[in-house]
Amino acid sequence: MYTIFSEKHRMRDSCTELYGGEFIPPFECPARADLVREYIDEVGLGEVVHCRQHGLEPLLRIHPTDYVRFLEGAHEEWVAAGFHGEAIASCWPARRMRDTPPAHIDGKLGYYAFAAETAIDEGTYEAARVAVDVALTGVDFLLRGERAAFALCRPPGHHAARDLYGGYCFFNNAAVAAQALRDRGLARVAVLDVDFHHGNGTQDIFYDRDDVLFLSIHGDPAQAFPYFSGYADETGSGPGAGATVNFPLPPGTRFDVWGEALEEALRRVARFGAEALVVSLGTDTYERDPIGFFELTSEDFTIIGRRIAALGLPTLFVMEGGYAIDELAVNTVNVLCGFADA
Ligand code: SP5
Ligand code: ZN
Repeated sequence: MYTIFSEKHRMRDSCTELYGGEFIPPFECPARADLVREYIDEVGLGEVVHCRQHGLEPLLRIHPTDYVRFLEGAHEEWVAAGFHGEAIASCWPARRMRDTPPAHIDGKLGYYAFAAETAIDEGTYEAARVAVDVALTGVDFLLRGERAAFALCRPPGHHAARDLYGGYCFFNNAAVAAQALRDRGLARVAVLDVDFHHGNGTQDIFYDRDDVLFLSIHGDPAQAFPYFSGYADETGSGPGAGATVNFPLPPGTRFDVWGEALEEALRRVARFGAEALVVSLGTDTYERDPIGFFELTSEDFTIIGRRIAALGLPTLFVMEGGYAIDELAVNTVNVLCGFADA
């Protein structure tokens, strides 16, 4: 299996994450992608290739221009406003307030953010753009006839909605890839999100559409981030009714139960008639993950890959979360090897 990678992910290197009322070094850090990239060579998964630039057009199929321009200028505006720390939202258009973007950067951050843990630093925009190019290069490989590819994206993307960032995500790499597959000729695409957290951004982007099936297995939003999205009764709207499928699961969930949700999700993908599958691949479902509450083992990840392979669909794996830094590479690559060896 080919892996697509760019060292430019390192430009996303913020110093702070708001966690439990403290500023701590971010869980989502550059070492994550570098460790996965190194381990791919160690196990001989396949060739690692650099991404190709795809320009703004495929990105703008998902994210509006005002949002892209906001992210591009946010850090510079923040510095120009005289602030010394990283750009962090602190005030939101909550219920009954005005839903219009203000002129001041401090307000714009609240307008475009849905969570405060995610700080914007100088290199964030460029790294987020490159992550989209990594995903789109993965699409090129599938359309060229590869059975599968791994887009080693960083920063991750599944929490980003059209015009919202947060949850360490800025552009929705998986959604841009799914849309590109549609635009380049596939009639039906499925996005299967196995990250511990609900893929609220991807769900929101495709919620009213019947051409992209979205499925997510995640920590019950009553107990876990992003808290306001991912309940089982969220099933799509309008033409998209029935094309969103959520599997919220409780703290302590092990692979016996998690794997049943996966089986049901895979049956739904097959029944939908998807011509390609995009997997939002987070391994924060791991038993020792510092922010997830599932109990999957490293061996379980191999089985996940094997079961996804049994669908027989062209499959693009897009990296999302996973924060147990010592085992992240093994867990992630186990999924890919499980798929490749099936
Ligand atoms: C891509 C991705 O995995 N994003 C996750 C963003 C989660 N950010 C908020 C984390 C809050 C964690 N609270 C955990 C309590 C741990 N005991
Ligand atoms: Zn996650």
